[in-house]
Amino acid sequence: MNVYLDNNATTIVAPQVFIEMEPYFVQKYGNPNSLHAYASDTHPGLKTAMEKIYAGINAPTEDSVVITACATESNNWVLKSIYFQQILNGDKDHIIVSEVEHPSVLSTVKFLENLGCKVTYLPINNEGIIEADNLSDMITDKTAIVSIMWANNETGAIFPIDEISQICKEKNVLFHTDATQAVGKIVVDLQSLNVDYLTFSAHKFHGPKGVGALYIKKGKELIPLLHGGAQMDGYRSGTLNVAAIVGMGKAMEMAAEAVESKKMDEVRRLRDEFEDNLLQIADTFVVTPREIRTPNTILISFRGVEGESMLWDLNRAGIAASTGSACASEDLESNPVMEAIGAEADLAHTAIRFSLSRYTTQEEIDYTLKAVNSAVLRLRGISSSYAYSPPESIDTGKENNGHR
Ligand code: C6P
Repeated sequence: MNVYLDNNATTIVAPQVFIEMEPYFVQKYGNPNSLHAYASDTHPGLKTAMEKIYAGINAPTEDSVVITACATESNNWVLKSIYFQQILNGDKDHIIVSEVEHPSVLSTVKFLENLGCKVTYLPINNEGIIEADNLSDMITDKTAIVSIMWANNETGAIFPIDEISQICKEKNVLFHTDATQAVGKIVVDLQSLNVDYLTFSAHKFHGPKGVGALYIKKGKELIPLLHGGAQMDGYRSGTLNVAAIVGMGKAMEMAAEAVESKKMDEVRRLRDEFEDNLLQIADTFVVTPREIRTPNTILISFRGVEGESMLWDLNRAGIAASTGSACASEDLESNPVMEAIGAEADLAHTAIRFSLSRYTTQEEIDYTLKAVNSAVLRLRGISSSYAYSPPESIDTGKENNGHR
């Protein structure tokens, strides 16, 4: 059996999304900016897709949603643009991010730091959550922008974006949120928050790869990313990737429906049941309480079991999971969130991320549970650092240590 539980890395393209995209490769392939029927053939599909994208995040129509190639691009653009606009001209010299942002934010601010920008890294608490009070104290009149992710890709922890956006508004500081792991999993309603910029990416919610977006609130204009033919309101020139935009529109519509229709509640139920069973294994830990996590994610540690070894065993059983962010999975470093919460060194290397989707089935979860049990048993059995427990303790479940 093959089981895909790495949906925070990327997702399967929904069949309906694929079907909607197809005509834009072979029939309606005109450049939307040309002046003939091939061009105008693309316009209704583009218009509908953009309407679905705006609706999916409840963005006011006067605001901009600029299509980019991915969340990485959106994150780079907003931070570098603010640097050029507000920091190079001398007014401000400070950016605040959390210490557990995705590398597309952390590497960008590191780059800006090397150019002279001052960066404050907001810590997370031992549940993997940001405390908004800490943010308030860190903002100064030199702060240009605060960039805090909506949901963490490793733990699924949902940060208090409402509170954070309110603090930024009160302190008159721009606020960007990387909502790549939130859109399609939980309600994202831009009309109920004070968000100035928001990043998302279609391939995280069953859309195609190579297409994402940056939402920009009216009045918070950025320096264009790509100068040229002035597509995308002049923000990002270049011929539009019509098929990808149509795909993102359909994927957004389906994801929003799934959140509203409680389909994501079924994902949550399956995730919770899976997690309850995993926690029956002795010496297991989950960082963030499930009530404040996205419904599909579990970051779990099995003491004495190296994350990479576990992945190897699971992969041989046809199961795809990860030790954390796909971008960092080849460097064999310990999980950065585990380090940020101050996990003991022997636990920091044991984290495994299971991320479900609305296509995950009960059968797949049951199969994975058995495979995890076998892997833990085998790997603890050959571990020099873990005192071997008899098999019964794994099958019947000792008192587990549960959430940290
Ligand atoms: N995280 C993960 O395994 P792209 O691929 O550029 O569209 O998305 C980048 C990105 C940005 N922000 C967050 C919060 C993300 O989770 C990701 C992608 C994947 O966790 C791949 S590294």
